[in-house]
Parts: sequence; C-alpha cells; structure tokens
Amino acid sequence: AWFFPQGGIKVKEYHFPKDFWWGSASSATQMEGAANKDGKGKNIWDYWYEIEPNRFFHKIGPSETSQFYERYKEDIALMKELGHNSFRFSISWSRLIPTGDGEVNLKAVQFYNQVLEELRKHGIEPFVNLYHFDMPFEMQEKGGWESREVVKAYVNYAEKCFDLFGDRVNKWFTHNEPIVPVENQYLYGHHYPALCDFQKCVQAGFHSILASALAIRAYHKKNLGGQIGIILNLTPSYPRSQHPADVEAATIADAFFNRSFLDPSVKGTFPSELVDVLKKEGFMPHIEESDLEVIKENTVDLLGINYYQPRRVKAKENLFNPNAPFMPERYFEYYDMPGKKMNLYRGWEIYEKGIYDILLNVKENYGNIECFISENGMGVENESRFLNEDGMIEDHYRIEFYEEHLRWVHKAIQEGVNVKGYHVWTFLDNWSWLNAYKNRYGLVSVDLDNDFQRTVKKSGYWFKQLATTGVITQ
Ligand code: BGP
Repeated sequence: AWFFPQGGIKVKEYHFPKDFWWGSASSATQMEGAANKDGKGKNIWDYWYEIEPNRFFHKIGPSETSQFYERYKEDIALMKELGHNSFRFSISWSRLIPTGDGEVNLKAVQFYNQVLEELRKHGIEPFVNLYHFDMPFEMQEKGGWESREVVKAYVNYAEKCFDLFGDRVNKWFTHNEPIVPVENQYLYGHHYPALCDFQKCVQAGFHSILASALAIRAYHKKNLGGQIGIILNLTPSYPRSQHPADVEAATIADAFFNRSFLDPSVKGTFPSELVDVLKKEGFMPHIEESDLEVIKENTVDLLGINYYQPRRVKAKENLFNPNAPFMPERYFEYYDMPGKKMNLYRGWEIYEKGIYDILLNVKENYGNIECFISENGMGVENESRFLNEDGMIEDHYRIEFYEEHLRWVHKAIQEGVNVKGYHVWTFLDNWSWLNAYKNRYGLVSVDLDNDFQRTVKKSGYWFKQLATTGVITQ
C-alpha cells in the first residue's frame, strides 16, 4: 500500500500478517550466566575456559554472560515493553541434567518453570530449543555426538523436557544450527575438542540428525499438541558465474553446508550429491539398521531459518595438497566478489536478497513447510562509539539492516511462502563463544563495566514500533 504523508513524499508501507511472530532468539550459555550456580554441571564451554582462557576474546568466559539467570523477570518485562509476542531460548542440558544423563537438577526445573511463568504472564509465546552448542562435559568425554550413547542420553534429556514443560511449550526445536558445533568441534577447530578430522565430523553430523529424528518421534508419541522443528543456518551458495564449473562448485557447497541438514530434517533423505562425494572419498558414516528409516519417518513440523550472510563460491583453481586432511573446500573455492556490500563493523557480507532466495527455495523444493526467520542480525564491534549524549546507542545501521531484510521477507510472503515470523538475533548483547563480547547484536545493550546494566538501543524502540504495528515503511 502507498500513502502520501505531509509534504507529499510517496511512502510505501509493508504490512505483515496480523498473527506474525515477532521476537528475538537467544541461547542458554550465551545469556544465562550462573554457570557454576545451583547445581549446573559443566559443559564444554565451562571446561574449555577453565583450561584455555586465552582462546576467548579478552579472556571473558561463560560464567556470567548476561545474567539472565538472575534477571529474567526484568528482562522478560522489557521484552514485553519492546513488543515481543514470542521469545526463543534454549534449555541448558547441563543445567537440567548436570552430567548429561541421570538425575534432574530441581533448581533448574524451578528456573525454567519461572521463566515460562513469566513469559505466560506477559503473553509471550516460548520457542524452546534443546541444544545450542552446549554439550555437557561428561557427554563430550564419552565422545559427544560421535557416540551413540550420547544420542541416547540426548533423547532421554529431550523426553524429560517434554514431560516437564510440554504442557506449556508448544514450539520445540531439537537443535540450533547443528552443523556449526559439528564442523567447529571436528573440522575447523573452533570449539572444544578442536579436532580436524572429517570422518569424525561426518559421524557426529549424522548422529545429530539421528538424535533430532528420535527426539521428534518421542515428542509426537506424547501427543502434547504442539509442534517440533529444527533451526538451521542456511547460507545460499552463489556461483561466481554461470559457467558449469562454477555452478557445480556452488551445488556441492550447498549440499555440504545446507542440504546436509535441511534435506534429512524436512524430507527425511540425504542429498545424492553429498552421498556420492562421501562414498567416493571414503567418508560414509557408520549407519545402523533402522537409522535411515527413523530419519525418513520423523521429519520436522516447522523450520527455523537463521540467516546472516551468503556463501560465494567458484570452481577450484588451486590444486589441493592430497596429503592435507580432507575438507569440503577440496571441491570449491571461496570467491571474493568485487563490490559486495559489507558489514564494516563485523566483516561479514550483507546480502539482503539472500533471505528471500532461501524462503523461495523452501517453498519450491521443501513442500512450502511452515517456517520462520529464527535469527537475523548485525554484529558490531566497539558499539559504544555510537552512544549518544543520553547514553543510548544510535544503531541506525542495524535498523536499516533489519528493514532491508524484512522487505524481502515481505515479498516472499506475498509470493506465498509459508513464513510465520521473524526473530532477531538478539535481545540483549550477549556472550558469543570464542568472540565473547566482541560483536554486539542486542536490541538492548549490556554494560559489562556497570553491573550489566541494560539500556534500550534505538533499534529496540524501532522493533517495538514494528512489532506493535506490523508495518515498515520505505
Ligand atoms: C549464530 C549463532 C549464535 C550467535 C550468532 C552470532 O550462528 O546461532 O549463537 O553466536 O551466530 O555470531 P558472532 O557473535 O560470532 O558474530
């Protein structure tokens, strides 16, 4: 719709559906803090920080993060104030079951019950994720996702969550970005135990997909009436050119990084392009008899899509060293596209249309499954440089970032994509793994030097306006 405000300048309005989910996403390790409090067990992050604090930006570890554990009431009230009708958080596996498998920690049950109660009081729908990069340390000692015993323990944990909270939670997610911990733990060395072993990576990836399918099966059996899905980071792969070799490079990158998890989660099958490479290179995972059937029969009810940036690739130009450990990058090269738009404050490309391309792909190739944008956001280093005289961060760049993406989401809705909501990453500035507090993403800033004080950014007020009206303009 167009309207002509005073002055006669033509303004276009983008109206989102009335029942659209507006909110933000978070994760336990990044937001709760209280890592050693009230009986929480250690996860791999607590452990890694203990033995190698130097790996973390400014040596800040996961013990405090943004203190949501203590301040959830204040924070949830502020979410409401800023227009949220939904909020995604994750349950910390090692808080609920300190060793990963065994006794439940009653203090954790109490905490998550209180969070749910507070959300209910404010009319905010909980979107609950079961796993966000935070393997309990004891489970990692048993092999983490490489081990079937850990898959079993995860399913027990998932069932515990459904039993404890399933009467109040109607949107569950088995994993957030399952490819990320797997590739970072076993291939690229960014998460503990920081290995570089493609075989282990494939096995761990396969097990996390199996674990997801088993948790979906367990949830559906309980007939609790809600939905269960998965959250995937999708990075559309664009070829440098339409030359067949470039296109092939993009196809294989897509199979490795997107379809590896998207196909089994939504269709229950694996992409043949990926299976062919794994067979050819001798990296097929160990698969037990009923595994493929379990994956086939237990697909997701809904899909969360995290989008930050695309992947630009070209055909391999440099020969690889056959003695170097195998990497998917043997099949393509990254392409530094001239003139691409960059987030100058974080070093990531900004390509807003990517969000639309993903949504159209979901519509055309994945049965138009119900989906929502589960993360989208702009990280900024040294954000305090944008503080104004009143102590508020004037993050106009972030507002622009969100609006540009939302216009593409709007176009996708108009074209019939079944997209039901938009969650920003994230509500509060939070601790981000090895980057700790380097890149800030929040609608609300957190002052680490001043008792973690919260101050709404300009984007927070912008979000409130958006969420309460469901309209953006241009
Ligand atoms: C996503 C993760 C989040 C968060 C975000 C920002 O992939 O789901 O947990 O970390 O990326 O990442 P960073 O802080 O490294 O910029």
